[in-house]
Amino acid sequence: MFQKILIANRGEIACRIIETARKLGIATVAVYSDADRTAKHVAMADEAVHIGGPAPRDSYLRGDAIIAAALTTGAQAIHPGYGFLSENPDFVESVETAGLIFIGPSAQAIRAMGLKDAAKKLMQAAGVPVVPGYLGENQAPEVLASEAAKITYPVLIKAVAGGGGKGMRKVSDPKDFADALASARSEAATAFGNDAVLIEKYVEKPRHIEVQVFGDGKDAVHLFERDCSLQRRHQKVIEEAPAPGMSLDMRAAMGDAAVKAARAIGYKGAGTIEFIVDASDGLRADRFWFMEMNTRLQVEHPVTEAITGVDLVEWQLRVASGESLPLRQDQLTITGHAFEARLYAEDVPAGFLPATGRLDHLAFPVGARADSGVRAGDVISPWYDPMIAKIIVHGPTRAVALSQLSRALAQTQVAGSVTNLAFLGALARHEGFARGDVDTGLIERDLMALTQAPTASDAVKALAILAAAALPDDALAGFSLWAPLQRALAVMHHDETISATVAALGPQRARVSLGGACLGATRSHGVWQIDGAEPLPVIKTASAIYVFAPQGAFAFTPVDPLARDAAGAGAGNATLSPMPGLVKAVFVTAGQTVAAGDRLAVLEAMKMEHTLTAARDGVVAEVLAQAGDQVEAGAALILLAEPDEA
Ligand code: MV4
Repeated sequence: MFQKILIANRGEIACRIIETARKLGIATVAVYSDADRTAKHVAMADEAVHIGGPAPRDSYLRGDAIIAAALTTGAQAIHPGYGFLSENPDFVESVETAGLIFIGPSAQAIRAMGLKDAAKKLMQAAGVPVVPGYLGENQAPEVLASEAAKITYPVLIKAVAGGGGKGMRKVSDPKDFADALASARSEAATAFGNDAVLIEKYVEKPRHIEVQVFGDGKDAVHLFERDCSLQRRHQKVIEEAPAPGMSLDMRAAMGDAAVKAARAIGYKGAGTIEFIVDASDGLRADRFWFMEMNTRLQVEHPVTEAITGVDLVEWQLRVASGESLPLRQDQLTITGHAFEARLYAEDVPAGFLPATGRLDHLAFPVGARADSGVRAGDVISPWYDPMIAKIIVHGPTRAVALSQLSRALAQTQVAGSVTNLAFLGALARHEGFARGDVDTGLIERDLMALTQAPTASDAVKALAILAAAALPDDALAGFSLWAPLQRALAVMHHDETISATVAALGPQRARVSLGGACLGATRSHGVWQIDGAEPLPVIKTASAIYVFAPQGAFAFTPVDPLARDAAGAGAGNATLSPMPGLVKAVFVTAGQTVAAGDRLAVLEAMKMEHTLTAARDGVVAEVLAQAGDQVEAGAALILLAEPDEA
């Protein structure tokens, strides 16, 4: 086994690999860009080497810098993770030329699967079912059109160098063929620098079912299937294993086909054979076809780990260091059912726009696996994939695992960025999904219902108001300090100002009036409950209040109570502390001239800092508090001179 490896990646997958390396007693070297100096993967690794600027081509795609880092630190092997250099055969060759081991397949195996037409021909020869179609060299439009007619419509035009749906066109009517071909070609030329296409019979109601394979260069096994049909614009959203509705004979047929595919190229390491399945008539053992092979560890590998009990990264390290396959096919079994949901920083109602931000608060559910490359306080930067975490659950049955997923998502808390958490939750509760009625069109068909921004209920608003009010929690002192008993407060939610009054009925009881509604609140152990309902987690950061409801996280901005109170004091001379707190700083001295809005002092209450501002122009007559003072609600902190004295 290796003593030290370098991980040529970042984020959750780098962290994932470091964890298994540590378990096996292997030292780790991280590499990082300028944007990742303080990233979690850097903190987790034993050593870290800076390799360049934040743009991937200036760092994580710099094979030379990464190989140099491995040689300098004495790493014996390089794990590429997924993405970046993981499927770059030239990089594999450079790694080997430098006398290092690439933890993954050979350059030759990667090249064999790199182009769709060549891969399809190879698979066909190996006895793997492929979608009927045309794979010929002759790319003349009239030849392609006549081949399409032979296949029978509808057909799909695909770029041979394609991926992610680029350069792909469905054609249902022969009269549209020429135009579709021209546009597929030009897209392929732009995206891949290769305008060659192949033509396939279009598969109706497609499901994406892939088989995990593992080879040691001599033999190969499969670790069953994953269903990744829940996609949006070719981005996987929720994956599961095993595939719902899979029969034993179809599983055996797909597993055999996948192992044949891996053996045909003498495959070494973890790989995935992606099949397209015609689900228009349920799953049938003669209705799956090879699509492509991914010659790397995939994002969704944890669902396979959950149902098989195999640590796939451990297998990668063992096989790369020269061991043969750790288990035979007959030693591999499926236990239960697993789901993985991909939690992203993205604005779903705005059309799934990637988002950025500092994660002020991050909490993952207990009882679920959360693979994440970020911690609370970390930033989702615009440079990389905005994935925050993968939430993985494993239960005895699909129904149990799905309700675990729903609960786990409801218990995941992210503050500081918008996320797709509500969308994932809506999917986990989707009836068709619960029935196992998954196909690649499910999300688009129900997009409206799935992406509706949840609206904040009065109870959620009341919790935000109570967090902003920060009623003293001290049973002995608190109540008497609360003056006045009734107080007006406001918080912002998106562009809406929510104004409310809070009446303190006792240290642990309050009434919140907002928009005509009147809600009763009781508190125990610092947690408010509205009208006896299940309490919801509330997080208060320096600039926002987050209420985590089952249907989503709601962010509110407090309207600074001191600024309001100071403004409300109008022509009054005293700036009062409207709540008990700690004076953090005083910025003025007696005799100083101030203008309306100038900062006078900072008060800390409930871990929030409030800036106290001058209500009007004037001259400071007296400073009654200094930094470090604990002050009560209503205490005068700064006095301005009478206007006519100035
Ligand atoms: C297809 C297909 C229907 N018929 N091939 C999309 C990306 C690439 N991996 C393969 N893709 C498809 N190939 C034939 N002959 C439909 C798709 C397809 C799809 C496949 C898997 C998951 C999601 C998809 C979404 C749209 C189209």
